[in-house]
Amino acid sequence: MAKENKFYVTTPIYYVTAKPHLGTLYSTVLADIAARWNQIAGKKTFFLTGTDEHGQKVEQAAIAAGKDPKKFVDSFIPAYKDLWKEYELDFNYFIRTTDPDHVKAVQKWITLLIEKGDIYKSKYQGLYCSPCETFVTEKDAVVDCGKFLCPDCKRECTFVEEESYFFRLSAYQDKILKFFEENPNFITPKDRINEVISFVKSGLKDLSVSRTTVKWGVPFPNDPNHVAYVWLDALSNYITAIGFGKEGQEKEFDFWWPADLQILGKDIVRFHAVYWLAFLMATDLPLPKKMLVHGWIRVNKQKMSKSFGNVIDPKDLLDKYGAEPVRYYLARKIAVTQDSEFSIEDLEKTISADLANELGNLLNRMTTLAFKNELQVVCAPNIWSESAMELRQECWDTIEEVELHMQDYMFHMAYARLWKLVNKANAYFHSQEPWKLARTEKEAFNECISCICHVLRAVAIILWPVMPKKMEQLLQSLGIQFELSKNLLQELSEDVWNTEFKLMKIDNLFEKYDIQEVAVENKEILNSVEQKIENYIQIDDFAKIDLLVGTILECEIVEGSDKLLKMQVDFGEKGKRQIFAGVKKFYSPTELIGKQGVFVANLKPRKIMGMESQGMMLFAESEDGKLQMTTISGLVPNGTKLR
Ligand code: ME8
Repeated sequence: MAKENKFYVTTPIYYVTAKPHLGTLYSTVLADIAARWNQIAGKKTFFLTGTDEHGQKVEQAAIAAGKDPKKFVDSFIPAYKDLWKEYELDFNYFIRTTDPDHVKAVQKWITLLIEKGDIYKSKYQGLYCSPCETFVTEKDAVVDCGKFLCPDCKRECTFVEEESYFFRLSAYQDKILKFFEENPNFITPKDRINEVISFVKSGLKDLSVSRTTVKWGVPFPNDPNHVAYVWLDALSNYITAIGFGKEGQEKEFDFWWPADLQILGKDIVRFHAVYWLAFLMATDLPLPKKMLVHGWIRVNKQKMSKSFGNVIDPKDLLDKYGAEPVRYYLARKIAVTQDSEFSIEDLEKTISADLANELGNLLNRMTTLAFKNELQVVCAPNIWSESAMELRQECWDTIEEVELHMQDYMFHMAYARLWKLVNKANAYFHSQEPWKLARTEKEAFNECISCICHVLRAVAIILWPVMPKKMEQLLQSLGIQFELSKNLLQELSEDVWNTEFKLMKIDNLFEKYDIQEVAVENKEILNSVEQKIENYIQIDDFAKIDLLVGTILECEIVEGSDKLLKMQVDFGEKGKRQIFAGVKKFYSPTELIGKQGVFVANLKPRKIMGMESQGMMLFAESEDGKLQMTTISGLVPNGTKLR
């Protein structure tokens, strides 16, 4: 197979001082999606992940746990491997830096660096941050009450004085700068490259690459009193995993290296974009093609981490929501290159709205209607009507645009674009009223069903990298067996919409959740109301809700939001309130000003984009997906309570 038809993707290897968390899951899910995306583009892929098991941080954690370091690290491995499998992370190799094969290969690599003359022995005297496993200069450290704190994690550094081998990093300063100049798109997002450039320009000092006061590591070749600095050991995993330094694996190594994509969080950019590149340059190895640096997942507005006590256990999410809906949420709702807030409410809303209501429901309604009307084999019409052709064009445009976003690894944008198609397909289905056509116009009915089948097939293939099993089921319900051997994306983009589908009924693909916290986006509120309708309430429960009539005095668009309108509402003697509604798509401010509507007035106030929303306006969703405001048929005084 030609080299351009391969795709090698890596994740950071995670420290095994604790179980995996949502942040490490996120990096690994992105890598899995990237690998699968390339598979549907007909490429041969290699997806590498694993664990970083040596170094002072792990040594200290093992001592604190009263365990031998190897037994300590071993104890975490099943948690990683099992969870990754449960999340359908289809890695080709899980490397552990304690693997004897890796250890030998690292020693070979260090020998090569020594032979090239880039390693020399000297003495290190300075600060070390063990949680970050990094040397800190006094100039960079934060001084607090006479203590030196790490500039990144703000924990106390220790003073280290020991004999050490050094890598001539300073010799690579100009070469690295030249490389960035020639490859300005090497790092996504671009602003990260500027940070790295200014770090390199500030002057690279030679890097200490061995420790004598740490025992838990790879012994230096011919000098076992020294163990390799953990980052030297860890970074090399990207090459040792695919055969570097292993006899008989040269061909395999040459085939896979360089990596096509290295995924990492923004905390470890310097290690990858400076040290790693310099090590590779020193050993005359080609440099990776791309680094994707993603932002933090934050919980309660802070980076999710053990020290803030806001860690989300991916196992809990798996048990409650299933792997694939969580994968979808991570891909769609976490903006790759930014920090993003994670919340259970948003997760539930996304699963309920996007997956259950919009995608699952479309499939259900279409198949139910087809079966009810004895349409099991759906042939494509010879000539498509205008509305179907519009949707077909939208489908083709979607494929093209999604591919462009995926080339840039902007997963969230790709899947947001795909959702526009899902929404349009829903709108088309409602507007065609196929339940009526089934009685009167069989051909038009058949066309509508066929049109939806074609769209759903495209959606399922594009979504396969995110939700492989669910999408294979979806395809099965259209009578299609998912096969990876071909370039499915090319086939999709060349598809002229002439497929015959053999429909099969399947169980609901997605569940809806009873959303606890009522949010401002009325569409979601309505979804949750819809779900609750079967659960009867007592009249006293109803009386608790203050449903008031109010007149909208002012209404304006909220800067920076694509959904929100901000209203000032008059409730007569009960005063005026500021209320937000997520209906910008459906109403312009002037359409609402002066209208009397119905509001929930005793809803706990919520902060929305830094401003308080003091109630909620009620809307109802029409067949075409539009939110229609609720009004009173005759004029009543503002502040009147509904009963
Ligand atoms: O740094 N949001 O390992 P590590 C998003 N062993 N991603 C997060 C995250 C969060 N809140 N928290 C962690 C190491 N991550 C080294 C790497 S590679 C040769 C050696 C992810 O266990 C993100 O990818 O601290 C980050 O870079 C990585 O976990 C750090 O994992």
